Amino acid sequence: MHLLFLLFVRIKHKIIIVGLDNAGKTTILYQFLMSEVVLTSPTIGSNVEEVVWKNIHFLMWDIGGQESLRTSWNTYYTNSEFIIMVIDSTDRERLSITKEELYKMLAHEDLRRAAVLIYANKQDMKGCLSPAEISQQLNLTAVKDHVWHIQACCGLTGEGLYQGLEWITSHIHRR
Ligand SMILES: Nc1nc2c(ncn2[C@@H]2O[C@H](COP(=O)(O)OP(=O)(O)O)[C@@H](O)[C@H]2O)c(=O)[nH]1
Ligand SMILES: [Mg+2]
Repeated sequence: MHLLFLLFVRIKHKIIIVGLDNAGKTTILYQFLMSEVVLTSPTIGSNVEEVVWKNIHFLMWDIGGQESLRTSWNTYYTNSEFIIMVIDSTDRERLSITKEELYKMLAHEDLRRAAVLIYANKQDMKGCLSPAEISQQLNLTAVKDHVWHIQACCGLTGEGLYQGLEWITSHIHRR
């Protein structure tokens, strides 16, 4: 007689959340966990949390964005289906650094098939750049080898975050 073991293995879609320090990555991750807005402190190393949305499970890695940590972003790349890049839309001075980091990631072999969601965060702030302006400054229309999408949002209120997840969800089924 055989015993039949049924093993239910749930697929978890790996997402890495990147962006410069202070962009709002940790705030956004905690919004997805439906918890209160938490007081974040600069992320040392990384947080990983499981987020469930419409019965789809995501493993979201929140990776520290300080300059000293950016060189180790690539250790998180393997098997990532999505990149969420969070941008502080008021941080005009460092947009060129963000751009540099973005293109570095897009060129990385391990992220060849990753789709990219860009959150233009902090849209509640006066004088912030619009998604269209950010898109132009990052020259996103030149990105042809990755699917990408830019979404306006506010990490503090959660506005726009779920539209972003919706986009991600729609791209799971197509790949
Ligand atoms: N005004 C405003 N502040 C935000 C928003 N999202 C995050 N913050 C603030 O920006 C700071 C940095 O956020 P944090 O999540 O720690 O950024 P991280 O370094 O990318 O993880 C914190 O003081 C947050 O409260 C937003 O949409 N609007
Ligand atoms: Mg953080």
